[in-house]
Amino acid sequence: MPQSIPTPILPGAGGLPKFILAAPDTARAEIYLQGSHITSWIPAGGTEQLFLSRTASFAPGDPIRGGVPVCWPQFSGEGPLQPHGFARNVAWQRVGAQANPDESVTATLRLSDDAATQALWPHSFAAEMAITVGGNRLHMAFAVTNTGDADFTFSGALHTYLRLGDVHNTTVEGFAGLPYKNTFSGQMEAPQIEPLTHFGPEGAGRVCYGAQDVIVREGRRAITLTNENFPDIVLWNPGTERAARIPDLEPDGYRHMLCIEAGVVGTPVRLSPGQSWKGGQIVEVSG
Ligand code: TA6
Repeated sequence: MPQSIPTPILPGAGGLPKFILAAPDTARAEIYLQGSHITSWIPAGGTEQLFLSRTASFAPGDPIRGGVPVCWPQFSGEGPLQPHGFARNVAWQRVGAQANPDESVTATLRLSDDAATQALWPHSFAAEMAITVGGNRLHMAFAVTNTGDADFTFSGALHTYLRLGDVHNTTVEGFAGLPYKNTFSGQMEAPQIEPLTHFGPEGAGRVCYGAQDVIVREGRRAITLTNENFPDIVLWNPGTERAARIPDLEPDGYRHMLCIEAGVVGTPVRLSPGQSWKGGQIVEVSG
């Protein structure tokens, strides 16, 4: 039987509430209630695996640059809402944390519609994020239920900023032969040839339709992202010039990050009243 564990709410950067989810094997994550946002993940016996900009803003309503922003109910600018929707900008409710029989630990957070979300997006919903750490894994399980009386559609992504020594020394596998949209040009491109290498100063923005699992390698370290039911995977590094235009990205920060994101982009999910959808991702590190 899972046992409930204490995870006190602490004042985080900018006074925003956060908590630490820590497993007995020393794996741990730092989670802000705003956005159900993981800002740090350290696997057992390991080091920080997520990039967090030193100049990230921690203020009510501001998205946090780095970690894992939850982009929902809209991916990027692909719809009428603010880029990446509102879920990353609003406070979620922490509903509990538990120790699991395999010694991992899980925290669950919820977000449901209120007057503020209804003003932005006139739909009734219940969203849940279960975050599990233990060993070399970070698991995020996201679920959405339509609690209203009309259909809605959504897109989104688990916008994971992986921390790298230098993106220029990184390779990525998992997209071979798949079509993708170049998000910088907006054009569909020819199927990809792997591994992807040489993330140069121009950066890279790709929505890879139908991608399942991705491996990012840097030296002996390999980070695997296993996609659970999200139809697509997004890859993003802004490169030099775009990075310089992002005010909350530290100078040269783009070199130390690569975003790999399980996402719903190509075909939004439609939910009828009472229907639910589940998707997630597992990030594992080795080496
Ligand atoms: O997921 C990739 C992406 O949509 C990029 O195109 C870029 O805009 C990035 O997300 C960051 O978005 P943000 O709104 O956090 O600056």
